[in-house]
Amino acid sequence: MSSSIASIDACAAHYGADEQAMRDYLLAGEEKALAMGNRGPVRFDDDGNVHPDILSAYDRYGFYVFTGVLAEDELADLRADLEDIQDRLPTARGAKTDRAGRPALSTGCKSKTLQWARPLSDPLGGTKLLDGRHQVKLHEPSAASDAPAEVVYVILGSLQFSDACLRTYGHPDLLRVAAAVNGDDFVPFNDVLFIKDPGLGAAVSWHQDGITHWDNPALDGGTHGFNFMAQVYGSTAVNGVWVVPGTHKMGKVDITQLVAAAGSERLQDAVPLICNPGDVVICNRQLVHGSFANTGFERRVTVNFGFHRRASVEGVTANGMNGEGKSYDADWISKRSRMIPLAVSARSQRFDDQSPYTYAPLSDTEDTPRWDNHNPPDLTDYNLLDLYI
Ligand SMILES: O=C(O)CCC(=O)C(=O)O
Repeated sequence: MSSSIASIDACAAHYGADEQAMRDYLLAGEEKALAMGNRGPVRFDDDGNVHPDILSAYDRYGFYVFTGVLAEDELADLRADLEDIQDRLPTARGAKTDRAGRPALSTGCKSKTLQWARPLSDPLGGTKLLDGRHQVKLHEPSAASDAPAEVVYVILGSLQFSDACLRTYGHPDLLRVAAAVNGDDFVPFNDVLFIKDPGLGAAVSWHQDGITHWDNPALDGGTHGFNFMAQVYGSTAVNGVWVVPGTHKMGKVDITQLVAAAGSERLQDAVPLICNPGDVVICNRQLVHGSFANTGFERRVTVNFGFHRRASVEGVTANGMNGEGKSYDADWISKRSRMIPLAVSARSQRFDDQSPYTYAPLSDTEDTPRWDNHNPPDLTDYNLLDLYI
């Protein structure tokens, strides 16, 4: 799904003297992205392994766009849940009720869930938040005078709020890709919704994810894992994530210097993730990536969920979003990993024509979690166990 010209024009118009430069950047980026050859359906070879061409393109560029992963029925489930989530959000930061006066989403949670931002702002850029990884502040266009003071742009721990997201988490083809990239004993990272409504959605400044292993002599292009980014409404040059291909293998990148070299926040060599609804990107967390404020006309919601190599996580102490500062031991990892078979079980009951994925570390024991539609488990605060590295 390319950006509409109307969106490109509307976006560029927010960049003042740089209007034409921004317009050219969006159009050229889109063209470059579509010509890269790292997109297509999830494919397997004759032995049932993820096709080596996919793995080598992912290894080279740090991302791959899997087309047509989620069918219309799954997208309809996701959209219905997203509407419900939107309806249940607190009326403002700190409010306890939603627009209908009901207890708001996440009111009872101990874990961090809702992240708020001023419309079209860049809340992290140039701050010390999240280890100061967002080194520069992106342009913050002006929002309409009737825009709300703040909007929710990220929802953490999304699987506790949406059964549809949980079922997508259990997608067999995606889990087979996770195993091919991170090994059969791959483990979860976290699960997040990124919400970029037109005229409101905040920017996420250029950054690389990962906090623990940058100085590790064994660091390689996959040490900090990857995110799947499932697109519910599509993703364009205007509202989508941009990445600088290949930077996942460059260690910690000086982004301030990249911006200085480019002469603006329009990083040279960056390309946008261009997706139709139902496409899912695998995106290396070490890639330099970010997204501009959504000044276009199309909505983006990304169902974002990540996986790690077990070896990157086990025995590691890290301060995650919940600041626990504890070591991720085998018990912690095993408890958090239970979301995988649970999601597989939930999915198999909704989409019984697909062969369910078998997660080797927790397969077929008495204790393997199973989903019960009549008595669904309480997942509140499952994300206190997220595996931040
Ligand atoms: O979806 C976005 O706009 C940002 C995504 C991102 O930064 C991430 O997944 O780390």
